[in-house]
Amino acid sequence: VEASIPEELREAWKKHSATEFKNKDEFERDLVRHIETTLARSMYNCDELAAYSGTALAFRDRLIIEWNKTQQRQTFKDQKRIYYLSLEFLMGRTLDNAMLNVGLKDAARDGLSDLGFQIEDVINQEHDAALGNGGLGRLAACFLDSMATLNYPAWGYGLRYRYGIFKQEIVNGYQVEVPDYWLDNNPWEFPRHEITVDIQFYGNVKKYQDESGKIAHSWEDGEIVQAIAYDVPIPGYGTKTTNNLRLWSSKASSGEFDFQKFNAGEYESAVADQQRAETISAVLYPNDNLEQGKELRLKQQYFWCAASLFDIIRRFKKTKRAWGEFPDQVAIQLNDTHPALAIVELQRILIDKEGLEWDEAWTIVTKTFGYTNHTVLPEALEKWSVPLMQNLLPRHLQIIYDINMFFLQSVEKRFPNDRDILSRVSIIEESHPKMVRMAYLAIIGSHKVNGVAELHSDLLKTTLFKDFVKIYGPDRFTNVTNGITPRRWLHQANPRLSALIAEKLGSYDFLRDLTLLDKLEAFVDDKAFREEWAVIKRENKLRLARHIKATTGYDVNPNALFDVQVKRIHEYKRQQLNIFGVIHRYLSIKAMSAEEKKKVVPRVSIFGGKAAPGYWMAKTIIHLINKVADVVNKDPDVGDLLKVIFIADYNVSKAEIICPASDISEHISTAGTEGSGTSNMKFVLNGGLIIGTCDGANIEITREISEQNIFLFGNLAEDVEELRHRHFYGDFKLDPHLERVFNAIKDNMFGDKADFSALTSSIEDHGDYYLVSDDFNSYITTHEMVDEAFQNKEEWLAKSITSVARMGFFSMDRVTNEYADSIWNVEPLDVTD
Ligand code: GPQ
Repeated sequence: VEASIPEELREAWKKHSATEFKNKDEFERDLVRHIETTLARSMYNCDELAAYSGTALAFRDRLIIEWNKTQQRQTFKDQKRIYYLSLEFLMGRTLDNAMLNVGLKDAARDGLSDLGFQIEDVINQEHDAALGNGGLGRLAACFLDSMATLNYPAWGYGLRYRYGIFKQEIVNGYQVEVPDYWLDNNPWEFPRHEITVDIQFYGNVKKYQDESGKIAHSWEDGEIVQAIAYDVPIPGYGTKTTNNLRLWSSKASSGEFDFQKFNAGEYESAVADQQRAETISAVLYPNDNLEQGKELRLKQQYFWCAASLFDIIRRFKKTKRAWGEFPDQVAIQLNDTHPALAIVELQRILIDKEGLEWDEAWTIVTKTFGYTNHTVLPEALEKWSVPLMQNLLPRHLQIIYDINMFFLQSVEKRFPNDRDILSRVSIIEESHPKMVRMAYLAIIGSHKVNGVAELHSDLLKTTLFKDFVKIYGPDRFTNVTNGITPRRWLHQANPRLSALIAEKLGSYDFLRDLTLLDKLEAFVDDKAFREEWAVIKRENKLRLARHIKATTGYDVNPNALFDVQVKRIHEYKRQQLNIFGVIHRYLSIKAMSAEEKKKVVPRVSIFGGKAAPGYWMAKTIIHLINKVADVVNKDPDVGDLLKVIFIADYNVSKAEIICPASDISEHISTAGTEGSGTSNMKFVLNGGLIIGTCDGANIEITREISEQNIFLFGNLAEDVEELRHRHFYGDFKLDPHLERVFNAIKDNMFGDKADFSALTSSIEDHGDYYLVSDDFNSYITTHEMVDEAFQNKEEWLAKSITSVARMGFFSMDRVTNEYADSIWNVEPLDVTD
């Protein structure tokens, strides 16, 4: 049915069209109206949560008005759109970001104050939207902010998990996972009950002859689950563009199947079916850089890919264009291989439903997709068992086999004398059971493949995807070094630093063009400016100290050097190296005379991060950190010289408090293991220095800010293989300082040594895969240089300011423009035209 209002009635609509509040008074009007009507509260029972909800609803009205206009404009202009497919969107809080992007935070502050509320307290009522694990999910969220800010017509597509990443509690030093039910009080989503897609699973494939006598396939029977759209408006900073993030929720289809059961009196079993369907979008898999091959995860992937593609195609079909124009209208970016089934699904729709020839369809498919790889870690590369896929998605498996056959035929033609290459590059791994290699499928089905930092992209080309470079040539493979949105990670997280920079540069333009920061370098020697810079860092440290006091009970000295490592807990990220370094420091202090202690630079070692619930070694590392904290923090021999803090439940909103408060942060992965890292950028942008290995984007950060301003240590990626090889053949000697640390652990200094034996023996007895011992000496001597440097306050400040001035390259806007030019071939669209 056509839902459009006839021309002659539209004047009445226009007369009453919704309007946006533009100042404090209008904000107050909208806020009070929402509290008194939408929320059914009044001035007699309005707590901070209600004030938050009312404020969020008032801003939501604004966003949705702009969202509507943007969508109408984008539809009318009918340009090519970007579709960013990601199983994770680690959004964090929305209200503060919305206020800043819309440019009405001051109006809201004053309005709330008139009505009896402090804006900070109101903002703090919001629950994080934590639909992601770590860097990969946060990158997707930074993309959304940047694409809207740069006026790209772009949609995010994801899953609306009922439970995001778990909340982490620390009980007796152990991580305990608590479900995160985040949907209560979430005003930022719009259920679109009218936008649904039926998704099929299981069943079987029938071959038949179509009217023209051609062999065709149809996928029949099985079960149907319904996908329902939930839309989240994504405002850009300082622009009217408000894009859409569409999240799919699963529900039992209301088809005949259920009715038959109801009619047969099988009420309970009908409800069980309902629940099984809802399970698909129930929970985010809490693994970072790890794939477990669970059937439910594959169901999630197909459910989301199929719903998103159906939606994209529905939109394309409305334009009545020929299929050949599809890649001129649609760019789909695959955030890792999680959405690689979208490649197969598009091919299936084109050949089975739309009747295109294989080659014609495949050309469209490969022109449409781009694939971003985020890791070289083997345990993170997705492989799906063939029998599992055969059962769940029988037609897709056939198509994968056909894609593989055509691909291998072309490889054989080009390399007739290389028999091995076929098994090496085959999408199907000939193991028991056979496995579908999703990264290979993603490469073969895309026109561009990119890594996320230079070293990472080079490693992809020379190791993991080497054969594919030989087959396709180097042009299919490219690098786009990650970035971060300066709106959230500078302006929102560190408003005072942002204001100081704006004052010096004469405007907030740097938030839209971060390269303008380079003008700050002219002020490095300005005494008053340096002093203000130092004051802001100190206040940010005090803010974190208050958070630490409130959550752990520990007092930390704000004059101490704040040394921070916050990220997912993983052996390759080497929090164990850090905590062993802390123990080394503790033992050294314990052995000092009173006179020697006077020379020690006081430190607070701050850790934060979640371990995957089934990752025992990571949980052991968390346990050790907490046990060391128990001992060190109570030791009168140490006092203020060393404190160890584990901040529980690290998430985006905590990162916003932590990043601006660091003096130094740790990015110390074994060389060659971290794709890029993005918190390294967040810390430097907030005036912290970093200690790191030559890994991921640390390398480009060094290039930009210069070697003088970063503390690098450890073995290089090119030497890692050789070292591991040597360890394997028994050539391993535990570093003597590390031996002293291990002896302390084995003396039960931090509780029962048995609790940590897996950790120490992974190094001593099992080959030290992550080179903790090899890098230990270099690590602790570099920390001595950090202490030394920190004592020279003026030089430290100069390093801090210079580094910030040189961080322009790491803006997400540079990243988005690079993808737009080299992968998507899309142009921005001014929605006010
Ligand atoms: N990353 Cl494969 C994740 O956060 N989760 C994952 O499952 C995989 C990668 C990260 C990667 O470890 C970081 O080095 C990157 O900076 C980040 O993706 C974004 O590219």
